[in-house]
Amino acid sequence: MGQSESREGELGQLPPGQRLQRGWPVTHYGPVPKFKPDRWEFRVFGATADGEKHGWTHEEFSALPYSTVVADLHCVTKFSMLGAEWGGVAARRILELAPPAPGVTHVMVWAEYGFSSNLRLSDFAAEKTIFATHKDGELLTAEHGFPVRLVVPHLYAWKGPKWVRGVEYMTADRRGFWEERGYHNIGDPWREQRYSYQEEPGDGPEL
Ligand SMILES: Nc1nc2c(c(=O)[nH]1)N[C@H]1C(S)=C(S)[C@@H](COP(=O)(O)O)O[C@H]1N2
Ligand SMILES: [Mo]
Repeated sequence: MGQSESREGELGQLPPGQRLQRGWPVTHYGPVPKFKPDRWEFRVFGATADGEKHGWTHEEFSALPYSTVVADLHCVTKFSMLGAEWGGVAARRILELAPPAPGVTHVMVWAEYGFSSNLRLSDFAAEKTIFATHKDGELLTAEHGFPVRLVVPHLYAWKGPKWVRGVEYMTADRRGFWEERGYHNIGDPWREQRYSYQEEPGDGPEL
C-alpha cells in the first residue's frame, strides 16, 4: 500500500521532533461528550457499494470481531506515547462489513460535536488502523474517547478522532476539522508533516 502503510521498523521509536511522554495526557478541543447508549449509533454512509447506509448500535458494535494492535501515539504538539496495546474493531473489518463503492478514495471519520478528520482510503485500510474500545486491556475512559476512538498508528494523533460516530466514504478528498485549521492534510510524523503550509501539490485539496 506504498508509503502510507505502517512501517514495522519504526514502531516504538520517536519520529523527528517528538519527545517521550510519561503517562497519558488528555488532549482535545471542546468538552468531553456524555455517552448515551440508547441514542448512540456507529454509522457508515456516503459512497457505499450498495448505496445504503449501514449502522451498528452500541451493543452490535461491541459484538464485532475484536482484535488488538500495539502502536504509538504521536501528538503534533510534540509528545509521543509509545507501546500501547489498542483493542477494538479493525478499520479493515468495517470496510469488509460495509464495503465502499469502487470510486472511493478517501474517508471522513466523524465524531461527537461535528469533529472530523479525513484520511486517504489507503491510510484507513492500513493493517493497524483500528477503532479502539480498549487500551492495554481496559475500556477507554471518557476523556480518552469512550466508547470508540480511531487510532491510525502511522499518522499524527489528530487523525484519530475520539468519540467516533461514523465514517463517510468519499469519492474526492475534503478537509476535516484540524486539516481546515492549519494542520497538514496527510500528517505523516516520520516526514514531519505538521502544518498545511508544508503541503506539496497533490497532498490535499486547496485551502
Ligand atoms: N473528537 C476529538 N478527537 C480527537 C481530538 C479532538 O480535539 N477531538 N484531538 C486529537 C489529538 S490532537 C490528539 S493528540 C489525541 C489525543 O488523545 P488522548 O487525549 O487520548 O491522548 O486525540 C485526537 N482526537
Ligand atoms: Mo494532538
